[in-house]
Amino acid sequence: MDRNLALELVRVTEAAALACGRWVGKGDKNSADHAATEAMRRTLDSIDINGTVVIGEGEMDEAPMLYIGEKVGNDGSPEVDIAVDPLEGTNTCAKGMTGAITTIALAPRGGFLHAPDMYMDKIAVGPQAYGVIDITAPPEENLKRVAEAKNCYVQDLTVVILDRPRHEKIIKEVRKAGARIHLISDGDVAPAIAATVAESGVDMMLGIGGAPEGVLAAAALKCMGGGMQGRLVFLNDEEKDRARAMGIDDFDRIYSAEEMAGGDVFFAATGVTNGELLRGVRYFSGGAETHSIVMRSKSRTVRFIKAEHQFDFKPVY
Ligand code: VTB
Repeated sequence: MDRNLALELVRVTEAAALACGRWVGKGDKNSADHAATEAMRRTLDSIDINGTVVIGEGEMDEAPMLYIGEKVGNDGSPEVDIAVDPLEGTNTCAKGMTGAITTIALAPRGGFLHAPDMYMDKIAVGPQAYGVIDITAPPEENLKRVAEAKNCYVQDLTVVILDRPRHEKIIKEVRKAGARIHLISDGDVAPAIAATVAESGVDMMLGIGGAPEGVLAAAALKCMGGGMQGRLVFLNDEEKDRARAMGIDDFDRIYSAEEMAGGDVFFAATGVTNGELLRGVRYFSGGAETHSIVMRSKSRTVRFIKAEHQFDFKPVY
């Protein structure tokens, strides 16, 4: 790919954040998600790409926009695949809690794992610990290896885990190993990325969340040189059939970030509410400020972009 599309993608996540930012704390996650999706869909068509959604809001019959297989972009070139989560953390946005983001990733056609809408077990760490993690090992072992790689004590490490009953065992094990834990109510993409950012205070993201979001996190981690492994979690045979239909036949396979997001990958995310990675949308008289992160795997350039938007000149908001 000869253009840096990351800078165009950030306009898409900014538009989505500005739209759903109005729904922060309103207790209506569906309207928040719809606002983000609609803004993302509209803005995507201003980009000169021939895009196909491969990770989206659902199957064609379930989602009105950004459904799997939908064509997006201005019908130009290059031919690319798109992964989106217009609002990652719909509940957090609806409750005005921390960590909601809007996010998109782009890869050359065929670059993304077509992850079905099911669970994925994930582990993510920063570049210093790239190559030392093993999703099949107990948390204690991974923490020991990460501490060694970072030249610190296990007690210095902070692990982000979704606060769910299914994580009781790993929470107990991480505590026993001595690391600090930050339990979150929703949204595991941002903390996976935060694990690659030294000043975020996050060293590892661990546990079971959504598989499509695993692919988005993988795209970002690949751009940042972070280490990630993901393994699909099947709850029943119907989920196995669904995965098979999407071309997955090895149900025990462990995917690296590179295997989930192949080729020259681009990633962008904008904060909706404040989080460890990004600040949320702040409105002021006549406009708003957004904080975003954009990156490209080929150059490994990571940009944090603070933008001021003037609504008088962007009447759509
Ligand atoms: C959610 C969401 C995460 O995984 O928890 C979901 O907050 C699945 O978990 O960000 P539950 O079914 O227990 O809610 C994510 O969507 C993404 O991985």
